[in-house]
Amino acid sequence: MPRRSLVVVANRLPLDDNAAPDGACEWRRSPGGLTGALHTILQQAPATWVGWGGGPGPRLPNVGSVRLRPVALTADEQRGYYEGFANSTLWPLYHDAVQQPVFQREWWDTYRAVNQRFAEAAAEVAGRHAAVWVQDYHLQLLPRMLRELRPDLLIGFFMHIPFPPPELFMQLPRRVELLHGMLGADLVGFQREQAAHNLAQLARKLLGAEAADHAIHVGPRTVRTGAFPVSIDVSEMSALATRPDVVAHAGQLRHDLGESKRVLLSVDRLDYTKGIEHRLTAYRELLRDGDVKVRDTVLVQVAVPSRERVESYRDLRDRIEGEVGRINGEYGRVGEPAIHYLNQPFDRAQLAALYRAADVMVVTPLRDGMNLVAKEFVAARGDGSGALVLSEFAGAAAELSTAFLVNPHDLDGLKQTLLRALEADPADLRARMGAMRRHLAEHDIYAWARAYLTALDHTGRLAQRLPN
Ligand code: GDG
Repeated sequence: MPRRSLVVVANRLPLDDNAAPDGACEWRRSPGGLTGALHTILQQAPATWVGWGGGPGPRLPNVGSVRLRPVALTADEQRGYYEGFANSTLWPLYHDAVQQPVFQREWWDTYRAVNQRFAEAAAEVAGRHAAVWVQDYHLQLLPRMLRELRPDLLIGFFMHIPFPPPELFMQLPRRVELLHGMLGADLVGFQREQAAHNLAQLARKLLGAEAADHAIHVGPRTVRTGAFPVSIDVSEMSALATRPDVVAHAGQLRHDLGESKRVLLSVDRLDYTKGIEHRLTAYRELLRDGDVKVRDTVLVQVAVPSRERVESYRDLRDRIEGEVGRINGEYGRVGEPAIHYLNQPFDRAQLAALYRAADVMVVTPLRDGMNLVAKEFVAARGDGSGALVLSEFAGAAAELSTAFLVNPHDLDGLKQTLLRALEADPADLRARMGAMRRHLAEHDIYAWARAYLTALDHTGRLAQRLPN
């Protein structure tokens, strides 16, 4: 990895909201992939992390070797920037508009002002010629703002969520500014190649730029783009899943769920992109048609609370809970619900025990940048058993091609795939799981960070050879 000092800029600092009264802090594993993905890497080298601390003001200590630079946000800014433009405009639009995006003009001003504040914070902490790695759709304007403040920096941008095709992106009222914002970076990284292709098309169409899939020319600069599929700390999850207390907990879960039952498991943030409603409909129909029976099969749905201040998320929760209630009411028996629904956060060890206890992991988002849960399940299955049902619309499908791939919009296909996974031959399952585990062993979180940071460093060295 490059030797430049590194600054990460992300919406959130990687800290637990509930730092102990004595100031002691633990790394936070928030129910969101980004923090989990990056925390491991930064512990390996001195680095600074710029982000929102969760509250209204600066208050946080450093953690280990990582310096923290909190950015304060008022309640109004949280509404306009985070709940508004980031999560009610960009998030739904970038996920195929599976939920109608909301365009509110006043959110834009807040989004831009907050991006500017993050840019100023990054400019202040970054050493000369440092690499600054900006994360995700919350901060899409920041690369250009930072370049204006600090032209000496090497600036990377990584989009964790999908980047949409022109037909969708063109809906954005401030599309040109957003595009210019991202293209302030030296390297724009995505989960999948398709996203780099979409960006090149947009740069041609909206900016008249000369653009290929991996290089976009903006004035005198060349912006590199590419796919860098994010991953997990594979050895950490493998080790966790074999820890004696986790093995014992998994055994207890199997016992509590019914020793002879086949266990389907889903773990998602409670988000409309994750396809929870489609999955519940498919499961209800399987029960209705007698293809699965409550006495021998059970579904465990973990739906971690998420973005509860956004109305569409509260509505979704009501709908899901209504549907789970209906399914259990109609098909459950005393002491034997059809679905165990858990709307609460779990710690890593509990998640690992759930992954171990499941027969079929059901990951069926309607659209997902990557989906780390799918990878965690594979990493937790050291004995090669278990089936993964995986949506074609998750970035992970491009890598985990021996999963039971499915189009979650096709309910009949989803039902058939669930049945195929439930009834698969153990040797077939081992072969599929073995291939996925071999892929992950080579493509873990360290490989991801190395690939991205090496590519970023390379763009810096290329730029230095160019005449002014
Ligand atoms: C975004 C993109 C992309 C879940 N419940 C709990 C918990 N989790 C952890 C999982 C996993 C992570 O959260 C979820 O990551 P995902 O990738 O599944 O989904 P998003 O939150 O939507 O993440 C996504 C990711 O960024 C990274 O680039 O893959 O496509 O949407 O690690 O294990 N962690 C804890 N308690 C829980 O209850 N501690």
